[in-house]
Order: sequence, then structure tokens, then C-alpha cells
Amino acid sequence: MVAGAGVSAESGLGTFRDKNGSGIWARFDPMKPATPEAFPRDPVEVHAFYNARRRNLITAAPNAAHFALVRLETALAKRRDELTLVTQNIDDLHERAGSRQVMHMHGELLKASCVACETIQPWREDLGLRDRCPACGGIGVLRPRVVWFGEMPLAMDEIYAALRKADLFVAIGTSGSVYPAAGFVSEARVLGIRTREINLEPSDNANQFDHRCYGPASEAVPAWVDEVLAST
Ligand code: BV8
Repeated sequence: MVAGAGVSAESGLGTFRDKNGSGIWARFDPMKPATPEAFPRDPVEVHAFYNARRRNLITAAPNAAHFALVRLETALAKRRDELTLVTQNIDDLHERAGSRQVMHMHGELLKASCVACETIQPWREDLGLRDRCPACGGIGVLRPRVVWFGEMPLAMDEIYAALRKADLFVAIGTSGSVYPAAGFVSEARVLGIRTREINLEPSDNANQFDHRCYGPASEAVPAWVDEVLAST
């Protein structure tokens, strides 16, 4: 399963492409700060973009979609089956809802990485140029532990290994516009795996899914989980 910004939208975290977004999304074009070129060019602006999102995340809460996926993970585990939850999101709402295994292919907002010593630290406060790396003592060397455009997503080997042994691939709350995540559905089809899209509206790659259901994730995801658990 791959999750996108739509899963966290009803928790108030905003999405990248719903341009009518308020708050952070009215102030920043997310495609601009989320690049490795933007950081050295304008670190203050990039830190401001992520500090605003981190503050917003700290006060946000998981929604019914997150809790439904915990229910699914637990029920499948009881049947010696497995949910592999891959998220493009950098929030920790799946973990706060109780998900035990989450792969953050685009990194995690509540962590910082050091460009000098490459260590990774939990980080819940604002991050900036005056902060010191707890590992090497460097100043101004910390960046958000997130994957920017042009950088290699994380856990790709594990993700493709999980895809190869899946019997169902589900994309939830994603526009299907960012690769390689947007390409998972075609990999699944080549492997002969059933595919489903659950989203507010048809995504860019909606036509590649065998099944599609639309509605707010807080309603559509619990309904789908009920359907899965009733049928197996
Ligand atoms: C890479 C972290 C290579 C930072 C993000 C083909 C193959 C490979 C790469 C490419 C390719 N073509 C182009 C590329 C390059 C690029 C790319 O895909 N560009 C796009 C713009 C075309 N990809 C990359 O650069 C990736 N890296 O390929 O590296 C490489 C190889 C070797 C060595 C080195 C490098 C890296 C991509 C990761 C970028 N980082 N995030 C941050 O968060 O700030 S991406 C960021 O945007 C998010 O993480 C997320 O993944 C993405 C947004 O996508 P969605 O989650 O889908 O969100 P969106 O707003 O678009 O859609 C939300 C959906 O929810 C909508 O459909 C909406 O209708 C729905 N919705 C809204 N409300 C609700 C809802 N649904 C349900 N309920 C609701 N209430």
C-alpha cells in the first residue's frame, strides 16, 4: 500500500496540489523549497517552510483513515498476513495512530540529518542555521530528514521486495504525480497484482487501477477496511 498527502489532509496537514490550500500552502509553492538546490541557495526559506509544517504537525492528530489502517494491520497480522504500509508523507500520524510498520520513502519531518557527519537525530523543534549537530558539533549543518526532488527515495529495495510478494496493491490519497511512487501501480500490474485506488478524486494514473473508490479518506478508508475484513 502507498499513502499520499490526502491521507493526512483531514488532519489539517495540507496537500501539495490542492492549490486552494490555506496557511502554509498559500505561502509556499512546495515544489520550490523541496529541492537540494534550494537549501544552499536559501536555507532560511527552506527551514521556514519545514518549521511551519513541523509546528503544524506537532498540533495535528491522526484521523479515521490512519486508525482504520491500524485496524487492518492488526487484523491481517492475526491471520498471519501482512500490511506493508509505504507512505510518501513525512508526518508521523500513522505511528501516532498505532501503525507498527511504516516505511517513509520520502523521509520524516520530525528528524534532522547532518550534512557534515550524516547522522540522523529526532527533531521536534524549529530547525535553523544556529542549531548544532548533537553528533559532530557542527553549526548550521542540519537539514530536515526529507527526500527532496532529485534525491533518491528511501527503502526502495524493501518496497520493491514487498511489492513482488503482494497480492493487492492499494494507493490512498495520492495524486499519482510524483515518481517513483507513482510508478508502483504499473509495477504491480506487470506482476499481475490486483490494484485499487482510494482517493478524493481520480488521480493522474487512475486508469491503471482495477478498482477505484472516491471520497474523503476518513470515510473511504474505514469503509474499504471493513469490506476487506468482512470478505476474508
Ligand atoms: C528520484 C518530501 C531519482 C519533501 C517529496 C520518473 C522516474 C523517477 C523520477 C522522476 C520521474 N519523472 C520525474 C521524476 C523526478 C521527480 C518527480 O517525480 N517529479 C514530478 C514532479 C514529476 N521525482 C523525484 O525527484 C524523486 N527522486 O526520482 O530520484 C534518483 C535516482 C538515482 C539517484 C538519485 C536520484 C523524489 C521525489 C520525492 C520528493 N519529495 N516529499 C516534502 O514533503 O517537502 S514529494 C512530495 O510531493 C510528497 O512527499 C508527495 O510524495 C508528493 C505529493 O504527492 P501526493 O502525496 O500525491 O500529494 P498531492 O497533493 O499531489 O495529492 C494529494 C491527493 O490527495 C490528491 O489526489 C487529492 O485529490 C487527494 N486528497 C485531498 N484531500 C483528500 C484526498 N484524498 C482523500 N481524502 C482527502 N480528504
